[in-house]
Amino acid sequence: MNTGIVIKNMNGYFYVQDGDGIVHECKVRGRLKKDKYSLLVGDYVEFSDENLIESILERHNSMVRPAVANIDQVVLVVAAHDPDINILLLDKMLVMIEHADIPIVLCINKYDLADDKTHEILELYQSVGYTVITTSAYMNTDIDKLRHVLSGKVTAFAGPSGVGKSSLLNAVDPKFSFQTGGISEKIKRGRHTTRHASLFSLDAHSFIMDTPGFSAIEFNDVSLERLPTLFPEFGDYVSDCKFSPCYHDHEPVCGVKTGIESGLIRESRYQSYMSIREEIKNQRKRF
Ligand SMILES: Nc1nc2c(ncn2[C@@H]2O[C@H](COP(=O)(O)OP(=O)(O)OP(=O)(O)O)[C@@H](O)[C@H]2O)c(=O)[nH]1
Ligand SMILES: [Mg+2]
Ligand SMILES: [Zn+2]
Repeated sequence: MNTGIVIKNMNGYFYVQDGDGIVHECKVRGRLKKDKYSLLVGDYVEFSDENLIESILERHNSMVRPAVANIDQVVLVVAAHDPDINILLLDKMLVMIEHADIPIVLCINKYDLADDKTHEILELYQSVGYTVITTSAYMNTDIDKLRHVLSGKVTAFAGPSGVGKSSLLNAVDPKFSFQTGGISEKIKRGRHTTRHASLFSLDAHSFIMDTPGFSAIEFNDVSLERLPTLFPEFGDYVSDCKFSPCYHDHEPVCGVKTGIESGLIRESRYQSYMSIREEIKNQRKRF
């Protein structure tokens, strides 16, 4: 029996890459068929010499949109400028990935355009505890750092449109030719309305996925109780809250609010927290 990872699902075939980097065009064994639609890109499978998928190995995690399994990490890309970093949007994306419980590396691209404001943002997210790398696809700067982050892992690239996700991937490996410049790619995406994500192989053990930008983030799924736990830096202070659960809002004796007053928790993060909290409350009212 052979093993490999499903990198693409097209026209009823599953494309499975083995440990030597060879891709096999596989069908699903009859008895697995009833589960056919639950077989995801990213799944590790066993397949026969006749290219029949016999079983799915244990899954570490899965996402619905995009439909993919076993993502090791998300590289969340923003740009120093053009488009400028929108702190609230960035915090919303971080919250959604934290909610999916997937490790995050923040990448500030277009660092050739960086200024004092960019350095402040870099310092802010480092202080929160995130791994932050800075790159320039344009100047080909620090692409090695990104390659190092990607090595041996299955990585989803996420981030707003135009920040340079596709440009970065092309810089990481010259064999890639992702379309850049934004618009054309979006049209392409719209026309094909791809239902399945694909993984692109960097080497036999490293895969990447270029994820559509999070254009409409909805927090339907995130409860008011869970939200504060998705801000990792709040965790050190909740033990000083008098109430449990504490929403760190109007409650007296709140560790998080004390943390903000003493400058240990950043004001902008708390503002994002309160904005998202309001958004969740308003979504509730509509139903
Ligand atoms: N100055 C500068 N421009 C860059 C850099 N990286 C990418 N760009 C430019 O930014 C624009 C958008 O880059 P893309 O790679 O298409 O961005 P994307 O994130 O893939 O965008 P979508 O596919 O729409 O989500 C292009 O015109 C790139 O040439 C960089 O490091 N510095
Ligand atoms: Mg792109
Ligand atoms: Zn509190």
